[in-house]
Amino acid sequence: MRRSILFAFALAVGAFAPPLFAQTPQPHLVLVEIQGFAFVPAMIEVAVGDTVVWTNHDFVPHTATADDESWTTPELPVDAAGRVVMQKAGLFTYHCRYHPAMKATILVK
Ligand SMILES: [Cu+2]
Repeated sequence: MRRSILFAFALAVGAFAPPLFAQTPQPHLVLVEIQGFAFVPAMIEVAVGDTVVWTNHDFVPHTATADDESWTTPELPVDAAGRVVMQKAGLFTYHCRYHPAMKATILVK
């Protein structure tokens, strides 16, 4: 009986404790601002599994869309943010669907 109570306690603590000793590196959030019809910064480096978040500070909608179409955000209205989890390693150039002159690069390692 005592043993099962201890076991239940251990489970409860484990369920709520933060993962102090994670087995794998935690994925990161990497932020890119869209302002003045540009992605800032224009070049970022992330790891596979990281999430890139674009926030649109302009007064018109934008997207962040891989040139090879392997990923895209939805249309990002004014002040909206969109995210993409980078699933594949590689060098990705990307653009805005509405403003092809907006270009930037992500290196996924
Ligand atoms: Cu745009």
